Amino acid sequence: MDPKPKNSIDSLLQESRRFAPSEAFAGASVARPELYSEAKADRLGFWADRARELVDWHTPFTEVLDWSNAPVARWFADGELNVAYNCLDRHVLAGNGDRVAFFWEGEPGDTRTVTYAELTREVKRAANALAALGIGRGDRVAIYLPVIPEAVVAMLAVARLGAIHSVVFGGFSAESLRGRIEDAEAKLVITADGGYRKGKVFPLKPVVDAALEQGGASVEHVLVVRRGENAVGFTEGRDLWWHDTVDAASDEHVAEGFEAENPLFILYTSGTTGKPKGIVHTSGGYLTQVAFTHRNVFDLKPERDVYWCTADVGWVTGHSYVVYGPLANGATQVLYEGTPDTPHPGRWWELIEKYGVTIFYTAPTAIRSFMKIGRQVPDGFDLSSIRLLGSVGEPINPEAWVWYRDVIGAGTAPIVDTWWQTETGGIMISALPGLTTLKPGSAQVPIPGISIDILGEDGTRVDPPHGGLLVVSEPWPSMLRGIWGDPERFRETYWSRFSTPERWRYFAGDGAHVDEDGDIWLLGRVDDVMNVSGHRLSTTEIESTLVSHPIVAEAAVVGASDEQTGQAVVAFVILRAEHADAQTPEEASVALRAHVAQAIGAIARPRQVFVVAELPKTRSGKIMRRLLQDVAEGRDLGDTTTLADTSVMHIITSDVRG
Ligand code: 6R9
Repeated sequence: MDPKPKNSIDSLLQESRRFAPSEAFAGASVARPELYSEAKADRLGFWADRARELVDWHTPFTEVLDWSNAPVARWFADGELNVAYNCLDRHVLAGNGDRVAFFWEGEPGDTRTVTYAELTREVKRAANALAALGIGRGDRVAIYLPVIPEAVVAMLAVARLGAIHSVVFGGFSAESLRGRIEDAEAKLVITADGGYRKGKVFPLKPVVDAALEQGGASVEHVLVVRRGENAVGFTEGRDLWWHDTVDAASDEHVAEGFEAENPLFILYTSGTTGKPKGIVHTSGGYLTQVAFTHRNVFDLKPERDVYWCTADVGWVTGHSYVVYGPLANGATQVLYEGTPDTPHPGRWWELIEKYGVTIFYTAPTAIRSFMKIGRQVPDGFDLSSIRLLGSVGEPINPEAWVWYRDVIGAGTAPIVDTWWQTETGGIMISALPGLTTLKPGSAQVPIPGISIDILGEDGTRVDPPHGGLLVVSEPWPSMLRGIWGDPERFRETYWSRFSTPERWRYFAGDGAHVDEDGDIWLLGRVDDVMNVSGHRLSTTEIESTLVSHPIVAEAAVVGASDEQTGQAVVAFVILRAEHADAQTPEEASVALRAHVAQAIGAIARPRQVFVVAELPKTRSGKIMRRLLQDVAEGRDLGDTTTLADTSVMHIITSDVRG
């Protein structure tokens, strides 16, 4: 493992701009300053109060945290709730059924406005339809959909029945989808014929068919939403149209209470080995933390705000901050199917103007791509409704931060830079608007009730101002409860490195620096996980994919810094002798880039594939990716003395640079 953070700490720490809360926020924010002192005085009492304040319980809980089986936590374990009821029925019962839940906009410009009353009815219908297909508590349902209202309906219908959803991002390949369906042994797949992306229909149902052709034996039915109108084949007895099945079902359905630790979803994420990890989240603690953070970090005033999080529901940000947090809080949202630049580069700004978006949450990679196009595009729209901006997915560089605030936030909107992970379920580190003086580039402070430490390699806490590895030192309500089917990997990956007999400590895999004020600056992954456009990719997974191609003998993959995507996938491959002469390096590169996109998904397609004669290895045979990263980023080589053969790097450099 390379403990050296990949961002330039010097450039970050020279950042000295400070932005105190504006008049509009100071004293008027949802977040109360006492939250910090209350949480500090009694952390468990604090979370119990939040759980009672923000969640409706079918059966109230009496115990807060059971940590006796650590590192598997049980929060509010004797309480019972229905997550979908909390996101739907209770708002309707409180008289807010006419409030808009979603202003949905398709990429071609078609629109749907869905109120809480309509969403509740639709979820009840879908729950009845799913129950009729044999779905009940604990069953797994794979969801492979575009960002259309049915994606939210499907997730909530599964939750309503106490079943477990596994949403697979629509950009993943048949092979990736099959792996996830099989790992979770899904009984049902919910998909669409296709969805819109960059002005074209991309097929989804055919990908599901391909995934199920060679596996997925557990799947009994495939439920298909009509969206793309593209031609699809149907397997008799297995495949059903959503509009036949769901529309015909009754819209009466009483939500049953399930225990707080009933699993809510599995979401797969890349780890340091090839196989994606199925991160398991449960109900009561998860809903408490996502509702609390959504309300306080985004200063949500549900009666007034129009909130837009641009994440796809296939990522954790879509789960926690499009579906569960905002709906639990009764928020009104924009939901957009397509890409930011279709049919024109101002599409997002047009939507902000059209719907009067007040709170906007997106990723640094998007902000950087808008910066590159120039401010004349957003300047062509009225963005004056915006009052708060959020960032997530990777560290935001101070230049992008300041551009975001100036150009999108009129120079006044606070920016909350939110650090968290698929595993943490909800936001862990962020400023609170109205309370925190902002520092561009720093995620700043743990939210109330969360304990974060920065440790040195030896596990001792580093004193400010120093860098180290980020750990969470106390259990938190929305923490992962495990890796689906692999308790050993769960302990090994997250808990083995820094736990002591006295204390369990969760290792996040990120490097961080803490400054004199105690503010935290995230410095990127310290393991073999890349962050491309805010999405996690495993170097090992891409390497295995490359090696699975018949022309490849060996492969090494690194994440090289990239102006737009943060990091980009760069691969170095050695061809098998019999193929090395049969094609040019350019032909091999084209074929291998396509192979990776086909096997994993377009997001994993390498920016470059270099055909080389050798790879740099230590005497023990470990590939020194750090040196390849130097090559990929065009730097002078670092220390090569631990290489088994020190001449190797000359050969590689001349292969790459010609
Ligand atoms: C929510 C999400 C998690 C990894 C995480 C870290 C990086 C996310 C960040 C950030 C710096 C932020 N990350 N937010 N780094 N500042 N505000 O992105 O989950 O896809 O699981 O990725 O993303 O490296 O470890 P996930």
